[in-house]
Amino acid sequence: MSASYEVRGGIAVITLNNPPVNGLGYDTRKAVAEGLEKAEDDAAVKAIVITGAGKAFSGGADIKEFGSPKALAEPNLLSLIARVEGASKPVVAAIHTVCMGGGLELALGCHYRVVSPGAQIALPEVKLGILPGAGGTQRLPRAIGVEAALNMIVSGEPVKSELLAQIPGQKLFDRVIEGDLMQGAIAFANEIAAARPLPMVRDLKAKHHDGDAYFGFARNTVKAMAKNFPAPVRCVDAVEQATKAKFDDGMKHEREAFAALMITPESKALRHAFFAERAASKVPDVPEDTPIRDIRKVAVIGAGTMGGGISMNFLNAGIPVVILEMKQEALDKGIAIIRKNYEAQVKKGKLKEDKYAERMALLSTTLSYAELGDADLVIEAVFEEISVKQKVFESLDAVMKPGAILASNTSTLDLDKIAAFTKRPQDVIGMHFFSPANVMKLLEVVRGAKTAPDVLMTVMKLGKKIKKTCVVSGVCDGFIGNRMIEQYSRQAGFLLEEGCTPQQVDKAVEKFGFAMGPFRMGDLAGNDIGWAIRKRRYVEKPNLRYSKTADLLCELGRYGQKTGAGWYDYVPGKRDAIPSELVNDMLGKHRAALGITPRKISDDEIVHRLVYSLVNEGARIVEEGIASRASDIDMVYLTGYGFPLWRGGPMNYADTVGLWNVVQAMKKFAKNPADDAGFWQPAPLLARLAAEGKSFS
Ligand code: T1G
Repeated sequence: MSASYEVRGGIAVITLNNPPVNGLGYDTRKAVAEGLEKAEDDAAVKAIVITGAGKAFSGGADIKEFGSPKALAEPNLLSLIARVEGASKPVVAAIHTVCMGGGLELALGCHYRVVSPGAQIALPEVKLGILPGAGGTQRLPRAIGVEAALNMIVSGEPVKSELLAQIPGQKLFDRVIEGDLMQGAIAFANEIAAARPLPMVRDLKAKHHDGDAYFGFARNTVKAMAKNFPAPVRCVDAVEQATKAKFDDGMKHEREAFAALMITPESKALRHAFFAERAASKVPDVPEDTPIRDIRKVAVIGAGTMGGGISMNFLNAGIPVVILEMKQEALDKGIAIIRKNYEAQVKKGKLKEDKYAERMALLSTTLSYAELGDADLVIEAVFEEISVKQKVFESLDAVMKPGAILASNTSTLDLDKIAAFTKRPQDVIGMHFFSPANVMKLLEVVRGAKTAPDVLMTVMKLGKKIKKTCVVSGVCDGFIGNRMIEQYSRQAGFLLEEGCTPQQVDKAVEKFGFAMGPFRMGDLAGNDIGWAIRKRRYVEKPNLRYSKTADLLCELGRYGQKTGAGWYDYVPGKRDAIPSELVNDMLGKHRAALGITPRKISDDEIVHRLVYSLVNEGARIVEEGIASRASDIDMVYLTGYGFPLWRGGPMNYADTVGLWNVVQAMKKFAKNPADDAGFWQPAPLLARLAAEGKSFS
């Protein structure tokens, strides 16, 4: 049953019951309609209360139903809301915890609304690339005023119920009920049971004293902010209709906009990312309810950029941290960086002084491993050298209490080797943060061959607590993200040899939507990092060809911004990337040495070689079981590598293009003698899906 019905002293109570958040799926909608029917036919019933069981009034339309016939099966959400609004007896929404999207639209169709304080009220549809499609854009402005409504609809952000109840003249909430909501709602229903006419939000007026100027300004602002997303501007148009058109005409406008946005690639990408983020938290062979270890104190080894950033994540979540370094000045320097980061946030008004002080009070330091014994989790963020890791993990193994979790922040070393330095490999795991560690959302959780399931689940849940998007990776060179970026970087190097300039590649990729192209990224992160990895690779995989261009650049000491020059030239103190004559000369000479005649390469070829290299390597990573699912690959690239959100990630983008087309393009790349034909053999998973006309999702 996805909505229950009972009568309490003449008041019918319909309770939505579709866990986990009472999504308004078909069965729930049907059960509410049946409940209304029963209540109207029962002479003993004077009024009706609708509420939600569990941890939500309702999280909105059941997005799991999107795209399926059920989503539109009658009574669809619009019909149900019209049915509620047209009921012959008063209908009171009793709202608590979460009331979002279609859930709020259902409540707006009721005649009255009572609410608990602290409830999250939102119309988040814009975050899914659509707009409220069941009257939200027409009723909310009538209930709380145009500007408050437009802010909520365009941002999609939740607002606390008690704040909305304070808006002068608002008609959203008739009463804020402290204490027992149902008791208060039933009392309220008895009070208004005989009141007529039944108030309807649709009969209110939505007006703005200077509408044309306001909406013109709003439209321009929104257009500038959301340049790649069509939905926000449509939200502005729809709310403007609420002030200009008759209610039913406004509803028609909203419905047309909703239908148009639902089929946009941007909305499909955002809905894909919504589910991908939630799917990533599921580990196929570890039950969701696996008991987890209590993490009350965290130790961090290393107070460098990574160690400091990692520490901040836990301080921000109210978890005490002790940082260990070898020398006092390293500690002092590390703490100073943490302070500087917080003070910058305080200056920007993003962090209150008292919160800053609270977080610093949770931080302690030590020079001695012996003082780490009471930590429940230790994360090492020391130099990326296996001998250094060995010393650290042998020391940790000697001092950490039984049951403590030992995590490595390594980005390229073999976690199983690291675990073997200890007598407790089952307690060892990888927590690969991305720099800056206190900012980047991605956390690759590296599962060793011996990592215990409860250790994995503990870190996954802890990752969510520190607001990271956790993606589980198996052990391989580069895990998920770096293993793929390796192929992306190889392609970037080949493109330079074949005739591209660094700025041409960067521009093409940034036009596609990446935050930063490969060469600007290299100059930012430091070209010497890739250089060190390639040197190791030349020994380990001698037959894996790389373009020498990046090595030639590093041999000139051009590591990037940190040395004042890299692929680009820089003016001291500025970050603008200036195309470099010297680099372009070096490339010309290098091509000549290789006997390559430079050719004009289209932006399309640049983008497709770079993006499809991610897709092909990503497909291999999925079929090897390093990643559990293709959407995990998308989450890694959306949250860790600046892949454009409105394209949904590399695998989703490949689905949008069509895997058959991707494979055709790869066949063409394989024919290019200057490229790497071996790499462009489609991964078996990709070839199979393409041949069967299927997609990754
Ligand atoms: N439909 C179906 N399932 C949903 C859902 C929804 N609306 N919202 C969440 N879930 C699932 C989610 O996939 C996960 O499932 C579980 O609930 C817990 O989610 C016409 C058409 C409500 C604030 O966009 O913001 O209404 O992975 O981990 O942190 O205008 O979920 O466990 O199987 O996020 O406590 C508009 C989106 C829909 C709300 C709860 N509504 N959801 O947060 O739990 S479009 C939304 C959220 C619409 C109308 C249009 C959050 C939450 P599983 P969770 P949480």
